[in-house]
Amino acid sequence: MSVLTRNPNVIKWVEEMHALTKPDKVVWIDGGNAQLTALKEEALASGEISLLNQDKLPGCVYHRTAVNDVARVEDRTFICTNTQEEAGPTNNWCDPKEMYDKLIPMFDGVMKGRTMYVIPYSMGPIGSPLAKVGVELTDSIYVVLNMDIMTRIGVKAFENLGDTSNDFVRGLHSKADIDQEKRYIVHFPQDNTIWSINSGYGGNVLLGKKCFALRIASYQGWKEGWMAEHMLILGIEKPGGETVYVTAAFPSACGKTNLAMLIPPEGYQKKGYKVWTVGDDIAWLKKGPDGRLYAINPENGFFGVAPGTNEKSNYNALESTKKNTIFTNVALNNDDKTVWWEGLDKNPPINAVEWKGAKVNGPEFKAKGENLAHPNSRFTAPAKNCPCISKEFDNPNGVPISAMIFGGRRAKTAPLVYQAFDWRHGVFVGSIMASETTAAAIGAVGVVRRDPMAMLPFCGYNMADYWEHWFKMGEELGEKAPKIFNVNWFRTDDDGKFIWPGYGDNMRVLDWIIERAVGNAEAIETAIGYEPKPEDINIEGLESEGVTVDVVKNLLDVDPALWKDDASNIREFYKKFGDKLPKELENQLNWLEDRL
Ligand code: GTP
Ligand code: SPV
Ligand code: MN
Repeated sequence: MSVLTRNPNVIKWVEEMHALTKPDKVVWIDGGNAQLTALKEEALASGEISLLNQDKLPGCVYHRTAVNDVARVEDRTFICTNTQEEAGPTNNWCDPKEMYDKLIPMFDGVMKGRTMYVIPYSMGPIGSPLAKVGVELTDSIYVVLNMDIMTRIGVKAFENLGDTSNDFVRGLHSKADIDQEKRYIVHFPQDNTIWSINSGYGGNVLLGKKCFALRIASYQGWKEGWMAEHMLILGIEKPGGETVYVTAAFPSACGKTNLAMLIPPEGYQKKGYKVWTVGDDIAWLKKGPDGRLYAINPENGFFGVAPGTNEKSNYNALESTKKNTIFTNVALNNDDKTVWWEGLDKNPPINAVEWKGAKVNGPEFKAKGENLAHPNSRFTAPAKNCPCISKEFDNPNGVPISAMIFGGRRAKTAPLVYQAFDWRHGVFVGSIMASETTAAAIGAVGVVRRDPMAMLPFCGYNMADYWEHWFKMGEELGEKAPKIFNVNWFRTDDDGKFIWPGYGDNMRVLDWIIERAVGNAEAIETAIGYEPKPEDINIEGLESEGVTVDVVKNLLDVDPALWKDDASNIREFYKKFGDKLPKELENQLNWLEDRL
């Protein structure tokens, strides 16, 4: 196999990593069907993946990771900048030299007896001025097959890089022994380098995703004047054909994929509203020639949470998984080799294989309170499978953004929706985001933590500098900056039940947001920002679910006592940043407290 590129920077680096990891064989991934099909066959033969029912799920395969390796590992994820101050108080930091000295012996000879796959890939449409190239070296075919879905791989990525450029992200991954004590997910932003060892799971190993497209890219965006954000991108087509694009940042497993693919309620459909998906997890944003902010989705597929996905909650996501999809850590129906997860339907398979690999009777197993699928089990599905994929999906220039939305899981404090007074206040609103933790990362679930802009685990530099960068972007965009909003679908009643129906009905909130963004909707000024009048949220058709104007009023309620508590918690959080905290944020916090 030829090396697929003449670029000496790539060749030299691959040779160095080859000498370090000492694989038996090196295979360059060209992106063609013949090679990928052969690799899939090889992984099927070795048992790394297994074939699902090819009549019901053509092209689909199934994979289980090690039991200790089912989510991102935030405590083992490092940002190795030259100084600790550059990484900031919210990242694990280590001196780059010290980290290389620790990891080099671990990588030394780690691929002996294995094959090293060289995966060239583009984040963003090939040829887009916003796209960037990465190369991932891995000893896992599962990673190759996932990267093929999630990114644009192969020779075309090298063509985009050109023969001389040195602007590519160097990713090195080895499963090693999947030893959780020796698991490291390490970023060297100043070297454009990512090293990942001892994991085979998702965000730890698909290095184009969180590692590059957020941690490294956020650092690059800071240096180069653009933004990498943990945001979905969606287009709302209004009756008459105008499409308004919005982005939304929610923490992991807090509803990005669902919002990105929502199906509007019947009343909206009848009027002619349609929703188009541009991205479900990550947005790269840059000022365009007309002065507006444009977004591309750097990814090419969805790595979505399986549990909870069903015909009703997310029809489009489910449809996306019907062909050429990889399922990871879901349950298997052993009778017909189909897949199952909690929330898919009410019929857990009787002849089931649970996510750890044990054959069980599904209904009996569930009666014991066990999960058949892991709560963070996932599907890897090609974006082009999605029935509502936007026609702008491959547009190299991206789509112009009218509104940016922040949101999280808050049982009480945050109202259903509010708008920031202006961009600077909007940066404050993003910086004070908090959310209950989920199964997307190893650790306790349901604990409220501050998660600014949903970037806490993904910002590749000091968050104080990141906030400064947001302020600077706002200044550059001026009047043309998107309007900023905050939403919360997760308020609960005294029994702990969600009050707002969510999912497709979130369209009712988006409706107010997009009208407000262009100055068509009214608002009430509150202590925390602009809110809709309760009767301005369209609840037509929700009566049967018990949603009345009074319920909306309750959802929009701002409890000063809760907010005062929150403000003191924010003050504590801000203290971590010492002198680096932008003065503007401190002012904003003082003003909030005054207004409360
Ligand atoms: P990552 O892929 O980890 O970044 O997650 P995500 O932000 O894309 O979250 P996703 O859309 O996959 O949703 C995660 C969980 O939240 C699923 O169990 C959904 O069923 C649930 N969820 C999504 N939207 C809503 C909503 O509007 N209301 C409620 N109650 N739950 C929701
Ligand atoms: C997330 O956790 O935000 C994900 C899944 O999108 S992972 O790719 O594992 O990061
Ligand atoms: Mn995500």
